[in-house]
Amino acid sequence: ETWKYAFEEAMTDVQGIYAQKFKEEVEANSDHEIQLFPFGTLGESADIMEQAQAGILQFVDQSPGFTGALIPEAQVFFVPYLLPAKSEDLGEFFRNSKAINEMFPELYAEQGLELLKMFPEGEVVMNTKDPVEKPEDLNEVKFRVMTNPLLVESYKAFGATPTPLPWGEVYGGLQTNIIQGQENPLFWVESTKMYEVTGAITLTGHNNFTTAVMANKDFYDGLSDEDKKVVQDAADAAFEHILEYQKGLSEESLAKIKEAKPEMTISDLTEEQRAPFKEAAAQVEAKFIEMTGDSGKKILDQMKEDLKAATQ
Ligand code: 6CS
Repeated sequence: ETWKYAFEEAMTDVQGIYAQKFKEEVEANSDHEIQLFPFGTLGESADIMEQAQAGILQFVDQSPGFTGALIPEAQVFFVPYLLPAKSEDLGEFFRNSKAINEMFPELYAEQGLELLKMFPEGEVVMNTKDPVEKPEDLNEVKFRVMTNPLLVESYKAFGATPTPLPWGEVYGGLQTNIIQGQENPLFWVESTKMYEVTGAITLTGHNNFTTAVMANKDFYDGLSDEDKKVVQDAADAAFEHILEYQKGLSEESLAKIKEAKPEMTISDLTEEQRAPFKEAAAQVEAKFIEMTGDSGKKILDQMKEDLKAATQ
């Protein structure tokens, strides 16, 4: 049988490397084949999610940044400064978190999705036309965010005018000055050539990009126990592979950006400069609870407990 797997990035980006490892493992351990569909082949993130829910696709990688309308609790990944900055801690957290591995799968299941894995893709940076060192620098900035209500709240709290857009409109939006900023990990700023249409990169340390891989639930439930194990093992192997792959990736990507565009302003904010952005986090967290109620609060509390355990 051939299974279809779509994701939001190119084959050589983080989601693509994960997908290729997953495919390799499934094909090595079963008679099934996996056909991969990178960004641009089946539409935007919202389109591939619809196709996965409809069972046209068996697997999909959709980041919580686009899942907020479907699963409001998935917006927890946009509470600023919640996730740890150190990659070892992040790995530990995603590997062992009860919120990630037990609570989120139940919420995805309600939407007809079997959550297989969540994993980090790298520290998110602000990538703007003009340098940003303080919230006031964002005052006149229409800042593109993924289509996620809590991310809108974050950038309001940071002082910008948030503009939710699907990925396909970002390069053109920057080029034509409809937007003046966006946020993403450095590998993505480099691979999608965002540096061509922006002038500054700011390291604020406010987040790490999280993504999620899932299967259509009816499809998954219909698999034999043996095939389910093949899928789970492949997801686990790809997880370890992608953490390894990301070691040094941000630094390499930044070096490539500097080489391609030496005049790019790179600001790694000091603790003092980060303080006003950190202060904004409390109001975003309060918004998250307001939007998601008891269910969101339970997830957030569990995540905080899991984070404590992972960073000890
Ligand atoms: O910002 C976005 O929309 C995109 N960012 C990444 C790192 N992956 C896919 C997503 O569409």
